[in-house]
Amino acid sequence: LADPMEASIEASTQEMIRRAQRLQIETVFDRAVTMKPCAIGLQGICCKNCAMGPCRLPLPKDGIEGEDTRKGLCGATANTIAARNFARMIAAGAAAHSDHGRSVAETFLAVARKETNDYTIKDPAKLIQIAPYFGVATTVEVDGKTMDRDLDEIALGVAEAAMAEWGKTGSTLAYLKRAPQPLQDKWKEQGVLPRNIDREVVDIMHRTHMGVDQDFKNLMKQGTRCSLADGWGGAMIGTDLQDVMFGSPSPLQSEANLGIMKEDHVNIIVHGHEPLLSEMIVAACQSQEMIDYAKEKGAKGIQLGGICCTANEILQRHGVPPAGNYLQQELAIITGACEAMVVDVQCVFQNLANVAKCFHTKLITTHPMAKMEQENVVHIEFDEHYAMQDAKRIVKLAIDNFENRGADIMIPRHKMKQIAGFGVESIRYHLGGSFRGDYYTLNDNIINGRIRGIAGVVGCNNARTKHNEEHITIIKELIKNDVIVLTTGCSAITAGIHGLLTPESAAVHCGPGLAEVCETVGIPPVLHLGSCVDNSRILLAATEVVKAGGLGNDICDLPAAGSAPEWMSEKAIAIGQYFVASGVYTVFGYHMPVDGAPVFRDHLYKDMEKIYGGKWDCEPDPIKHAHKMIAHIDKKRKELGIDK
Ligand code: NFS
Repeated sequence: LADPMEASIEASTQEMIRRAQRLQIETVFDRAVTMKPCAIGLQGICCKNCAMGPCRLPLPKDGIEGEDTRKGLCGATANTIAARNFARMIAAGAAAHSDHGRSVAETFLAVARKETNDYTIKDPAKLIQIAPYFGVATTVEVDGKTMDRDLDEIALGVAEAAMAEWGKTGSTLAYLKRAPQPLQDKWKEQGVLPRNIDREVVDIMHRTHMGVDQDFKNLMKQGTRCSLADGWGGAMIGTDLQDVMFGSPSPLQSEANLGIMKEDHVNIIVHGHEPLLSEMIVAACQSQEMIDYAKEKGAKGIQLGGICCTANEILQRHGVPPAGNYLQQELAIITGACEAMVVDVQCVFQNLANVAKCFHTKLITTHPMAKMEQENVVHIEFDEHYAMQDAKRIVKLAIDNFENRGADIMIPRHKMKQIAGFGVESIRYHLGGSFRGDYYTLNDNIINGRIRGIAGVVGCNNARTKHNEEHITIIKELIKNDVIVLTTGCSAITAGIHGLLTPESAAVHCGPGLAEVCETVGIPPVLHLGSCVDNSRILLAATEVVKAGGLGNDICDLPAAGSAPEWMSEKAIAIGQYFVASGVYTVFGYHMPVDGAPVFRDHLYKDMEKIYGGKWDCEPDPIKHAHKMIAHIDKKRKELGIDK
């Protein structure tokens, strides 16, 4: 069994692991102790792409002297195998983000065609802002006068053009032109401009089939093209159209951690990724009809909470508190007070079904793509055209389940206040300047050295590392050294749980320069920018910093670095690659599945910088990890001549 103190640094998680063990319910933390990862897979050098294998190419104990003669049955080298595996991770990650984006675009098309009443356009300004990138006019000429174009027409134009991004021919992705010009030029020169979103994923699956691409550099060229189709394509369109339909986030106050669940309320936890579902659940939970129904059934009300990126989506737009991050999903049920856990796609443990069996909790799958084999799981398919109806059915099921709750309940008391919901627009509002341009205050403070640089700390938890420890140690070390942190995904939830998303935390944890800026402007030193698809917000924020001037001409010139301290998902690899290819020095914690192929690893860790200005790195030690980022930031400051 797992030692709770070794498994997590977070008190409610430790308490719940202890409780699970007392109740003899197995969790991911216990399984991480009993099952060890395969050492060869871990190094990225196991090829199972054909039935002559799996071929395993372990590194000799004393390393390789002279020529590396390792090969699979077909002759594939360690570099080919590791690069193929890496590219497939990018493909899977880009597919997950972009398919989420596709669902959003499809729903937006239904809105534009007026086929649904449940979704509308909540942020017309954003729609007008993105329309030109899709070649959609926002004004019309009438009798020689320029007039605003009808919003419905703009919506339809954008929806159709956005949908085409997944399969168009003869051109490249529309949003690439949002990047700084030198970066676009670099991509063009390298031949990595994505053609359409689906094609780049299919291309990787073809190219990594037995007997196709056997040049690790060429494999990574396609890996790069596919990752760009994610970050500057599917994910970015997903973020934007979500903002158009559900509203662009602006900073709001909320709470975080398992302690947000309430003993006298019906507790509903939404878990997964696509806000199409969770937005409707939020609306259903807030409806008087459902609140009254809950009271009729003996509850004081309905408490909604989120896990994983769905949590971030409804947090940033509605202030609904996250109940936990990735590794806390089983624990929310183990409280005994979860009436329903509603899941859609991605990052959902199959073991939730086994845990739910031990309690009254209804585990509800909602997506046609994501069902579970266990018999206790209820499937209520969510149809965007009947969204509210479906959402109310789900909420009612949860309320009806309130009376079935057992006597043994334990909701940890831990929760923290937090400010979340920053975006490109709100950073501009808080750190912009009145006349000197958009991100002037931020740039000015970077130039004068109060802010040393910018870090993006993002990504998952991983049961192979101590839950939350790396995230928190790295973030604290960065802000202590005056580096402002932008965070998304489970890292953002972690920062919230540990109290780093409040303006007050600046005085406690920051170096004097960053503390002064945060206090003057009234922002936390760690800014919550949303879910993992919202990493596109970080790309756009970085682009705004470039545009505001004084810090070079391209993202790779900025004193900035990226980090995913406890990554586990293929999506993290896709994100890492599009950050690298956008010019960002990107450090992952835990390990990278490339160590068995040192030449390929050097390609990622060294050559990439010469090609795109950004490169990969890996550092499991959190303090060293933060200082690698800081050293890079200092190097960039020196190159810019602002290193006094
Ligand atoms: Ni990102 Fe979000 Fe969390 Fe990792 Fe999973 S929820 S999409 S993949 S685990 S950060």
